[in-house]
Amino acid sequence: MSNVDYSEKIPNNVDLANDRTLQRALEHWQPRFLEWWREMGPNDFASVDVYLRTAVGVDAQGWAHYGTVKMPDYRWGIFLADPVANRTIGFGDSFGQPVWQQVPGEFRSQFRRLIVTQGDTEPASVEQQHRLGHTCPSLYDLRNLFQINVEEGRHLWAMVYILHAYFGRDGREEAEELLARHSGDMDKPRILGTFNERIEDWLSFFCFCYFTDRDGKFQLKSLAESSFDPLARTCRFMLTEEAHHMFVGETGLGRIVRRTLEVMKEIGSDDPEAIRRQGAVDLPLLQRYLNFWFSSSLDLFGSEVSSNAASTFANGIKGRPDETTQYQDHVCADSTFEIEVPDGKGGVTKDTSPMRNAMNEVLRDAYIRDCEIGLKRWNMQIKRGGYELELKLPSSRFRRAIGAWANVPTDLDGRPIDREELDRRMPGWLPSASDKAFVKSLMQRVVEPGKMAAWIAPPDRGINNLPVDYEYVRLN
Ligand code: BYC
Repeated sequence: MSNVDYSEKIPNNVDLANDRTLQRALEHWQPRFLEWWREMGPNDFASVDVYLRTAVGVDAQGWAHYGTVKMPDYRWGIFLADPVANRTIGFGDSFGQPVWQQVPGEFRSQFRRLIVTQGDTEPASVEQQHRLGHTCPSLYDLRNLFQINVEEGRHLWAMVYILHAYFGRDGREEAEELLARHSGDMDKPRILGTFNERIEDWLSFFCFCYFTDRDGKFQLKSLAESSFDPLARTCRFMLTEEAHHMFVGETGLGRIVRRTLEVMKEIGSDDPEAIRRQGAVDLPLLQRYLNFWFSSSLDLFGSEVSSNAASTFANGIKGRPDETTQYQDHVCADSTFEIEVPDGKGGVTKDTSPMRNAMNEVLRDAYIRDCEIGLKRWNMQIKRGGYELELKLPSSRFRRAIGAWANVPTDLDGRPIDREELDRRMPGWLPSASDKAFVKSLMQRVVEPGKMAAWIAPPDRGINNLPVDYEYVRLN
């Protein structure tokens, strides 16, 4: 296992102390990062003590240390998963050749573009969640929010390390830009659409963790297959932390469903207004939030047919998640993929794309299957409660802004409809102004240890074997 140097200003397992130039460059970036964190990170919580895990190494058995930390003192480090001996390229035109320890010149700009895009999402999400701490439903949830925030900060460090270490002056400039773009900024927005959406309530936050962090899982898994070994190793370790973020989304939404079912049982009704009067989230409202965040996150996979995707696959830059175990053909030079596209006459037609060009769609399909798992679980809860309603993912054609279905009006089942019908029915499919106002009214902070807001059930267990009523954040 590689050694972790924890005595350094920047904890790392990349032997930073022996590369003075790189170390100096990163130490120069560090105060800018901290300045960004103070300004854009969790608002007003710099001085509180938070029970956090900190990555301290890459050993599967004991990679994290748990303890009480003030967030600005969190040790954001650089950790790469251990190298796999004699690793060879797992896909594309150079399949079977040794992986690269440096970026080949001809692929430099493609690599840079993907690394910058990945890096851009990390601080974006922290910015989106900037004010959420003020309306936390419990100390347990507040701690999870902060855990996610500091780890997204660390994921930014992970990409900035790669940019600094392998992309010279261009990389350093890109690292600066990662702190200069801001979520929702009119002049300098974040790169990908979803990361400019507002997250002003915890229902949106849990949906974001469930759907958008799951895109993170699929994209990181694809980059973890990369032939550029330092990038692959960085992403492999990021995935270790990412699992918790999706857990927060899945259990958060599951706890909301559980609480709503309790209320429905208490009042003997599934009438949304009656449920709202009890301060809980009715399931049709939850469905509208799912519709919003799922459709937004689908766009993060890019176009169904993409020459960028074909070329990053061919060049061994970005593979498919679990490339080695899930697929037989790792070259995909002759295979094809069938996709459904609008026929331009208000209908749907089938198109055949070379497999390499359809890689975004291959990933999106796998992502959709993964998203369905949580819904199945929540629907079982609902069924056990004796109710018919089923939560559903909308069609992948619904409300798309990127790709073949961008701006094509469809209903939730993906059936093309005319614009007039779309305008009339859309308010019933997405959170309305009154839904948002109601959700906002629920967002009252609860900070007594062990207590939960009335709209969410307690978690099954606490963090790291501590009880649920542990004081996870000491607000003093
Ligand atoms: N919004 O050929 P196309 C995470 C752009 S989440 C705006 O269709 P391509 C996290 C695209 O950039 C994971 N623009 O697609 C989660 C391109 O622009 P340029 C983040 C979009 O290139 C929660 C143009 O449209 N990681 O980690 O094959 C919290 C044509 O692109 C969008 C990555 O995304 C959009 N939705 O694939 C914290 C991995 N979609 O370059 C963190 C790195 C596309 O022509 N990125 N465009 O100016 C990629 O692999 C690819 O860039 C994409 C797009 C999959 C995003």
